[in-house]
Amino acid sequence: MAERILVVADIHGHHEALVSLLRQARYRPGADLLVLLGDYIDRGPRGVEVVATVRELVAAGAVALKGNHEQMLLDYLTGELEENVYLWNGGGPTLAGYRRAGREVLLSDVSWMEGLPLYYEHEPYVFVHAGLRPGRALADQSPDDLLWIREEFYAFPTGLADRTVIFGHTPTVFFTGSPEVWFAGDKIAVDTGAAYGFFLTLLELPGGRTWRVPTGTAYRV
Ligand SMILES: [Mn+2]
Repeated sequence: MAERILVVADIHGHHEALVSLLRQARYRPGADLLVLLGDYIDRGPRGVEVVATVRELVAAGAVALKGNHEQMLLDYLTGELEENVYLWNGGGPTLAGYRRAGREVLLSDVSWMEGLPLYYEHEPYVFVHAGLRPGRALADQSPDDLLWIREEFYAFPTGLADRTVIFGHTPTVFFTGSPEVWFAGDKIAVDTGAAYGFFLTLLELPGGRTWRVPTGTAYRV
């Protein structure tokens, strides 16, 4: 039986939507490969619960990448990122969630986030939060590009032969006008704007089937 790969990007605190999608797609740990592309926290309401669920999923075999929002929380806690910048980027609900959950949960989650990989290879796919700098080998990519790059990646050919790059970070509605998964030959964009009141989407590979849950307008930037 062909292996199914299931991908979810940019959950941003939408815990119920994540749980619903895994149920709808009948995710089977051990049989299916689940890859989560980062940005579990911030903007949306229940990031701490999303992290708890993602940690359980990883313990059962899923792959979870680091997103720029996990990096921002880490940088905020070490003082490298100013509080107002983190709050401007949607950190408020996450900090409130960790105040409720307590310091022990925060320290445990932060230590887990520090160890998250920035990309994951599973031929013919490369999974990454934001994208890659075109024309540069995977091993030579900078952490900042893997976590933050936007147009310089998605508007150009990747230069990686025989690979399809699966990425999140930039909601497709912002560059295609439509909150759908964007299939573009050498790359597939999976962030369908859950953080902006559009949808959280689960993508199945290699077939390209999708399931989605609307996230409403509860928290807009
Ligand atoms: Mn991001």
